[in-house]
Amino acid sequence: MNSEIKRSVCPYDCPDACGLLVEVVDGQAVKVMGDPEHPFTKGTLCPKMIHYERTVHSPQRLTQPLLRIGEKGTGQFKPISWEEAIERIVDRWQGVISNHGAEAILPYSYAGTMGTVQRNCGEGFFHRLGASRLARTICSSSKSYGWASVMGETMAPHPDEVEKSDFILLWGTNVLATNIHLMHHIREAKKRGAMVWLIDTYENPTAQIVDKVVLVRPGRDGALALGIMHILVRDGWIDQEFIDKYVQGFEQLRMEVLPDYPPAKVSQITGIEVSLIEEMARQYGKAHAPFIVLGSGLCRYGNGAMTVRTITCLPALVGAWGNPGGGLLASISTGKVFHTQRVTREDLLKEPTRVVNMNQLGYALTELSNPPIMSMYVYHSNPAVVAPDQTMIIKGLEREDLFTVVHERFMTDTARYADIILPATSSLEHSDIYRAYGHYGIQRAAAVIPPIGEAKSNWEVFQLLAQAMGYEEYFFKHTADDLINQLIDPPASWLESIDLAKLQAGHPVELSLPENYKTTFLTPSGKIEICNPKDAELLPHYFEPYGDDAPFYLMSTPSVYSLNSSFNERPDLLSKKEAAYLQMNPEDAESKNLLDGQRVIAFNERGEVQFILKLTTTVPQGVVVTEGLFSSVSMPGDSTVNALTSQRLTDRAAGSTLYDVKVDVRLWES
Ligand SMILES: Nc1nc2c(c(=O)[nH]1)N[C@H]1C(S)=C(S)[C@@H](COP(=O)(O)OP(=O)(O)OC[C@H]3O[C@@H](n4cnc5c(=O)[nH]c(N)nc54)[C@H](O)[C@@H]3O)O[C@H]1N2
Ligand SMILES: Nc1nc2c(c(=O)[nH]1)N[C@H]1C(S)=C(S)[C@@H](COP(=O)(O)OP(=O)(O)OC[C@H]3O[C@@H](n4cnc5c(=O)[nH]c(N)nc54)[C@H](O)[C@@H]3O)O[C@H]1N2
Ligand code: SF4
Ligand SMILES: [Mo]
Repeated sequence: MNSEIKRSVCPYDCPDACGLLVEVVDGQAVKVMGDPEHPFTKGTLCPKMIHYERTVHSPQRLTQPLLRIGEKGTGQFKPISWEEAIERIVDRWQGVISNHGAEAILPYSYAGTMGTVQRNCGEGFFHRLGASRLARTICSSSKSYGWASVMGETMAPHPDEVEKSDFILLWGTNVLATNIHLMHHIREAKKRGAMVWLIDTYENPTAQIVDKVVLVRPGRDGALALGIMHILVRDGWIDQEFIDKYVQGFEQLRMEVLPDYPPAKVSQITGIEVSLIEEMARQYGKAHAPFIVLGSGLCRYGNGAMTVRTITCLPALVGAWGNPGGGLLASISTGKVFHTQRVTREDLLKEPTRVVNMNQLGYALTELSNPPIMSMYVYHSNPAVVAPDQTMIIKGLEREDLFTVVHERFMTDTARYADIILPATSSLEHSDIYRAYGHYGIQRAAAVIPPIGEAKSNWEVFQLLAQAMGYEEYFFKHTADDLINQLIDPPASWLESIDLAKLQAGHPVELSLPENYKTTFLTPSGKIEICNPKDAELLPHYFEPYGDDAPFYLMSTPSVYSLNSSFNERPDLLSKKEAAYLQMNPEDAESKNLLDGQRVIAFNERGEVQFILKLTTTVPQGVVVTEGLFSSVSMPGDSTVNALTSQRLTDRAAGSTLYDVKVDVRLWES
């Protein structure tokens, strides 16, 4: 028995990007552990990944290319060779191109893997093809916009800052599920006496570890932030010296906006008692180094960008940025560290092609014309489950004249509708280089086991397709390792400070931050821009989210035991989730004559989804919650939660509004 420990990186869309140690025996991953050498994740893993080998070697892995032989969606396929699969795809695409033009082909991808090469390399191919482009805004584009409209390109605080804070506000985030390694810093801060509050729409699992929970009406956090600012100004908690030196537009905010948000009005909007708003403002104002950990849930509303923009102004008022441990962490952005354009290759696009928003796939597949979408190539994403307005998407996927190719590790709900399925490698079977959005670590990873069956990586498939299309560019001849080298050679200036040999050898390394980066504001004015002259709305203010004509806001939030629709292949994790629950307040259930454990239907104008009702006082009245995106096979009915969500976009940056949704609930009757 030949056992080796090899380094890798968790590839999933999670802020932590953990360092992994994989025990490999005879080409099989037998054990996956955390890497103690990793600067942020320090050797611990979440419950999903401690048995990643069960995903990698799952009996459900797709191992051969498959050709559809039954009705679309029925999951009947027969194995074919890679040669035949590529030939069929290219034949079909050439027909589409001559009849409709290349824009009739739509790539659809998101974040099945976060590795910079495998995630982005398809763009190089599709730019060369001249396909429609995809606006990849499902996750948090409005959050990035909101942060940037105040802070520009200012560097986000290092997560270590949290330890030094004396008042931590977890604002719309369930860190116990989605950012577990931040917990270590939160615990440290607590040991030193910090207070931790959670502001959320329900008592999410993180509520157990905080000192106080504030329940806000969905989509109303912008008003809450303005109310806090109103009190900070009223009671003299602001840091005028900091404001004078570093802030643009405070006076306008103070004069033109804040008078409109007295506590009583904010209480009406947010549903939070005046006394609690007052207490929160007082705690925030008197803290030496208040720190806000800003989640993404609240950006997925019709007013999401403005909400994030407004909250992002808060630390400026009290001068939190000037103190160790103070500030706000929305997301860490290290995009400049790699030459990613060498993989996305926009220069291969001969002329700008149409852009299709990934949140409006249902519309794109059923209504878009000039040209209509005649073929879709899906890779490392599962739009039939993750994208809004599932009913419309399925209607599109059922189209007989739509040629759908899905490159996947598993038979997902999307793959079921494919004409051709291509088997994909897992992260342990291909090489890549990773950065993170929750810390400043980066890491290169080589494949640690050979591919399962005939699986190929994203890049290998694009190389085959390029060859079959007759593309001559040398770009398509590079291996993934060549591309990784090009991303870091010559090193971007940020990489100059790190030990490149260590990075090349596959160890985690951490980027260094310039001194005083927390008060170096990389905005056009060089100041924090409460007033942003580039935005049509010069100042933050509050406006209502969309909502729907229905009684309950629907929160479809992440589960501890899955990641978006990934990990549904794992019976061990599925059983931890027990069932597709819809959590509801007992008083709401009583008014609807519903009982715990009953099969119910959540419905609105877009769709109907069956759940198992779970009564709990952790959910306030007027809100229902479901945690995790299930596959349809694990649901009581046929549809999954995104049959209820809408294709409406955010106020800025064309983001998803996945939480800006209301439903009604009734008993399921057979
Ligand atoms: N275990 C696990 N980890 C994950 C994921 C997963 O699915 N499972 N998903 C990954 C991905 S893709 C992402 S983007 C990140 C997301 O990570 P975060 O952005 O930190 O989001 P969550 O932790 O899901 O927390 C969102 C919270 O926002 C709350 N919320 C919803 N609407 C509002 C509102 O209007 N106001 C307030 N105050 N709160 C609101 C929800 O109830 C929920 O508790 O997590 C990543 N990590
Ligand atoms: N209702 C609701 N909907 C949501 C959310 C929510 O909170 N509520 N969260 C939203 C968010 S924040 C996000 S980011 C999106 C995420 O949406 P997606 O990025 O689509 O996420 P996953 O569901 O994880 O699907 C990724 C798929 O990629 C496959 N895969 C993994 N690695 C590879 C690879 O190397 N190559 C190929 N070809 N395939 C691979 C996996 O098997 C998996 O099926 O979902 C969004 N949808
Ligand atoms: S999903 Fe997140 S916490 Fe879990 S191992 Fe991966 S990076 Fe770490
Ligand atoms: Mo996301």
